[in-house]
Amino acid sequence: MNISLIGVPMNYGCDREGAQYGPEKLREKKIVDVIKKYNHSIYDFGNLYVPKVCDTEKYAFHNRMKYLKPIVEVNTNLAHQVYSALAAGNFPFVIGGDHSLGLGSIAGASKYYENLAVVWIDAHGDINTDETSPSGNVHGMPLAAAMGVGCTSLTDVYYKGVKVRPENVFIIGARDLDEGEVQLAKDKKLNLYTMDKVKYMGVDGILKDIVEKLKANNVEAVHLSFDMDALDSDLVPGTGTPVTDGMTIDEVKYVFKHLMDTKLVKSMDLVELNTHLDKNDVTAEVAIDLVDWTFKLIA
Ligand code: 4U7
Ligand code: MN
Ligand code: MN
Ligand code: MN
Repeated sequence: MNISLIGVPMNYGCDREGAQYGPEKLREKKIVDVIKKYNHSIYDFGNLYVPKVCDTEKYAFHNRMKYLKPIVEVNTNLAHQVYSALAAGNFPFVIGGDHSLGLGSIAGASKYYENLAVVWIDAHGDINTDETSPSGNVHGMPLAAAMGVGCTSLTDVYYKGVKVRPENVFIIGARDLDEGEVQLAKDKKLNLYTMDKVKYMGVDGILKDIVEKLKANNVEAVHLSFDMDALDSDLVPGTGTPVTDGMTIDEVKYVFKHLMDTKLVKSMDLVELNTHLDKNDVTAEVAIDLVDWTFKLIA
């Protein structure tokens, strides 16, 4: 497989120091060599340009969304990078950076594929809007925007309109949802596999369900978006919004394996590694181990 590695050194979406150094840390940990081990050709496109904006200007572009302008700019460029990679027959692998980059990666993938599904593995839903968000942090909004919900400045990134239909959205591992998010998930009938659900159905149970639905919906491609905070907070000190009672590394690996087995996963994000919060690089090492596992699975 030809892999396009795209770094997004951005922390405007989480408004927290340290998330912007994820791509640098993963390269220092030899992410390129790890992927190469499995005979992939990897093209490292480097990091996207992230414009500098002072924190005194965080609300200069919108009164409820922080750093809106640079977030939209970076994501527009990311979307075109992802689209171009897919058009060239490559697998775009996007490393963050905060999860606001999901706006761009989904927009790019959905421009290329008619009937895209998104599997979002995360402690959070990331389906807030500027009106429901308790924080104003855009990393809690990208999945709503991708479904066409929220402010047009986010829903219309790269091209106008809906990027993924709600029936094609699968959220795994959620255990910290805000009120507005719970409501939206109900209204849109999202495929929401909360941590409780993962516990009583088992990872194999939810995977069976997801694979069945992907088939029934005639899904053409899956974009896999993995937030490090899906893992239990004890395992990942180096992430900005850790939550207890999360997934184990083996559970995540199992999910990855069965998703890759469908051959439908055509693009992926790995986000929310925060190097400032990390302890002795344990979170970076976990990320690298998951990258290793992922690219061993991709033929
Ligand atoms: B992440 C939160 F309020 N829901 O909107 C919000 F709890 O990309 C957190 O999943 C969002 O890490 C977390 O600010 C976004 C909060
Ligand atoms: Mn997230
Ligand atoms: Mn999260
Ligand atoms: Mn987070």
